[in-house]
Amino acid sequence: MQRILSGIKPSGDLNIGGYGGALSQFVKYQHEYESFFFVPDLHAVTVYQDPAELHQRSREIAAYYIAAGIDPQKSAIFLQSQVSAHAQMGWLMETQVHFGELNRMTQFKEKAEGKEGVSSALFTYPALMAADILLYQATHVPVGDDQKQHLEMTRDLAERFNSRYGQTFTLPEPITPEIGSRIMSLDDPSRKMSKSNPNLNSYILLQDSPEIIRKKLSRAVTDSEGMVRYDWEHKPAVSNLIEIYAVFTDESTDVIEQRYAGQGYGMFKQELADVVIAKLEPMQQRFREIVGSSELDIILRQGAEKAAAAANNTLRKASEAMGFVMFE
Ligand code: ATP
Ligand code: LTN
Repeated sequence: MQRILSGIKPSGDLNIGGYGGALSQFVKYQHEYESFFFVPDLHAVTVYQDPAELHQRSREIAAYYIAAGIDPQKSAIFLQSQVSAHAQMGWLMETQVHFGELNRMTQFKEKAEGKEGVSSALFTYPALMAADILLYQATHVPVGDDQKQHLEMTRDLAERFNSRYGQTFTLPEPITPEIGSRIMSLDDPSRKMSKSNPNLNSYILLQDSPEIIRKKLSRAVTDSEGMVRYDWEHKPAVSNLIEIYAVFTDESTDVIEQRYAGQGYGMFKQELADVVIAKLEPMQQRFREIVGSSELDIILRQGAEKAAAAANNTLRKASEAMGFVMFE
């Protein structure tokens, strides 16, 4: 059976970009693949995280996985730091990756730009990400557009390792949704929707209340044409809103365009808020039930056990292949 592995960092509040590019995809794919969904807390600390916040957010991301509809009976849900094979395999991957390759990663450049005291872990981050994926012999990795470069590097490292030490790792492929892999800011359709944007109205958080969602969408930039048309080249702001609509209803952009043909933006934005709220409200309710519960602890413990069994198996194979002395 084919396998997927993916995760969302607990480094900030989850917005609907992460929902479109990642979380909604996880929920879809869990039925087709054997799935591992983890919380990359070791990745989060590549930039400073307040310990209490990291703790809380890690639980929150896991709770969102469940609230969005991932079935913990079928898929392993776990915290990266609970499975020590990640850090160990991360080191092995650091020995394979070239300095120059890491230096070309755009995410590093963006996150390090203008900052002082950038950690070396932020630089070697992609080696740990490769480890995450290769440990599970994942065939597919559902991610947003911005992660494709990391996936290419993961494939390169797997190939390099396999050719040096013998067949050890499966080469993974990214899966990015056609719609929703790159949801843009509500205030500027040339920028990715991101929690790092200082304009709070530029993104919708999964935890936003209906009133806030309505307010943010009513303020979202559009254009002066007044027609709901899907045309990224000429109408990026409106096309972005149509994509958000599509992510939250699973309808095609054509169907949405036809529904609002001849109408202005007012009605469209109101109904867009309705569909977003209709999806998020029940999710928020389930989230509140689970986030502080012992049920979540049990799910995470069992998930880590299942994950460790798979991960340790691959770690052992890779360690033997590299020539480390292994005892039974
Ligand atoms: P940010 O840049 O907002 O701080 P991030 O992309 O660095 O977030 P995560 O929150 O871990 O980090 O992202 C989780 C997943 O969501 C990744 O697969 C990422 O590609 C996807 N994702 C993040 N933002 C968007 C977006 N605006 N549109 C589509 N997918 C996104
Ligand atoms: N780099 C990703 C988070 C991440 C991940 C992974 C995603 C870490 N390890 C393995 C998929 C598979 C991000 O910044 N969103």
